[in-house]
Amino acid sequence: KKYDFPTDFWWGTAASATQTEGAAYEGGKGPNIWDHWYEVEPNRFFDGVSASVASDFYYQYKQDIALMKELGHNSFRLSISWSRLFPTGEGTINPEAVDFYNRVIDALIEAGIEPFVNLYHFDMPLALQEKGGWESREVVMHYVAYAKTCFELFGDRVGKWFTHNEPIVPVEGGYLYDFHYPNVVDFKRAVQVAYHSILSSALAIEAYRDTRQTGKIGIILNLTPSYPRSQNEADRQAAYLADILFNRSFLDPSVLGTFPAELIELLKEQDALPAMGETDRKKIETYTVDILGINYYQPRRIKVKEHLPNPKAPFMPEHLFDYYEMPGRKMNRHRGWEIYEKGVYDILTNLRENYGNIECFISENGMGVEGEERYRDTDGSIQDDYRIDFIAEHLKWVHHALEEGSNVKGYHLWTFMDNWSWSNAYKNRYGFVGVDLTNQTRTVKKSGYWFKHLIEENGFE
Ligand code: BGP
Repeated sequence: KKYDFPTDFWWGTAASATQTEGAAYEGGKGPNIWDHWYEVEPNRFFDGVSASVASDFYYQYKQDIALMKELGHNSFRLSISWSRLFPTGEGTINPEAVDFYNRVIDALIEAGIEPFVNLYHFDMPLALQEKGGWESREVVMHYVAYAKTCFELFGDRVGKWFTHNEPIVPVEGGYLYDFHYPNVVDFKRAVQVAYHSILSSALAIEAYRDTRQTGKIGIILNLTPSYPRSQNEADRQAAYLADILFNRSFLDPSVLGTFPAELIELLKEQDALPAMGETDRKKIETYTVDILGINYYQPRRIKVKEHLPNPKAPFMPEHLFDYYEMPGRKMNRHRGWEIYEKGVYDILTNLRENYGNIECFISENGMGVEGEERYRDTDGSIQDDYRIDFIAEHLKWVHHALEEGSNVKGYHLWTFMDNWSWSNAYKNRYGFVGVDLTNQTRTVKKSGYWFKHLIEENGFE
């Protein structure tokens, strides 16, 4: 075999509560911002479809886990729905939620699939959003209490915890670029939200250490390597700033416990530096992650700003650089994302060289495709060779990084079965398993069997 992986490499998929569970108004769950946003602005959602049913995992988890087992997966990342466990985000626990997550975790373990559990995947309980969401220090403390409850309830069986998935996305979506609730566009408030997410992660890690449980805790970041258009000083400086704003802003505090000095300078210049108490700063410094999940979909192509922004316009990150399209780039046109497989190697190399070779894994990577039905063959399965190629090409670079000593421990595809997406509902399908939304039937795609074989061989040609 050409591409052999270490024994015990984690093979599996990732998913999130909102996107899979459904039962949004059942089982005692309280509303989160997605339920609320849909109620007030259904037309903001693709095809007007909400997440209320999603892929029905709440009811079909048993069969889904059995299928994961059949496909040979040894790990699966799920998220806990905060407002399912605490309907108002704080206070009284919902016993039906405890029961549900217990059943899911036990079923996974029984199937020989290690549960990786993430605490926050974009789903702020509505009652806490009304108290300011991540802008509020009080909400940070409610989050820490929620995290602590999860460790106490499930930590005897869960040994891989994650505080947040892509915490920069709620900052971008909710406070800068208007694609998540509460649709604010304000750099200073965005920075406050980012800072509180980082602080909440450190405080949750502290709470985890206090339990004396022996598992690992980390964070999942979407890293987007920033490539300058040219090696000119100006282009490189622009790419460097984009890297600081979109990657190092979360990566440095999570792994190193510090903020890049240039970031602090920039925030001061923009009068956007949040109040960082000495005690909180110390917590961030002390409680860094054991493990890093890397979500990788696309790179950032950056060039120097050609037209200076209106000096009176409120500051936005794009005042510091422009994007450009690399000629001849490979695209996933369904999602409008560039496909650049080597990016995953560049990320892993950067972690090895500059972040103490922290233990990490590819926690998301995947290919959303519209209209996959047209690839269905006569015996009923979707012939998604494009997905097989996509995974294989990325895995070749992961393998190359391993050969050079990267501490990468696994690969999770986004996602197990087709699910509801934040901005596109069911337009793009990502799963190893197709879902027929009319009757919630699952059918394994060609890639699902290909991956099964890869796991059996622990590698591929
Ligand atoms: C990541 C999220 C996932 C998932 C994925 C695919 O950013 O962590 O929740 O949705 O992207 O993106 P999309 O569904 O927007 O195509």
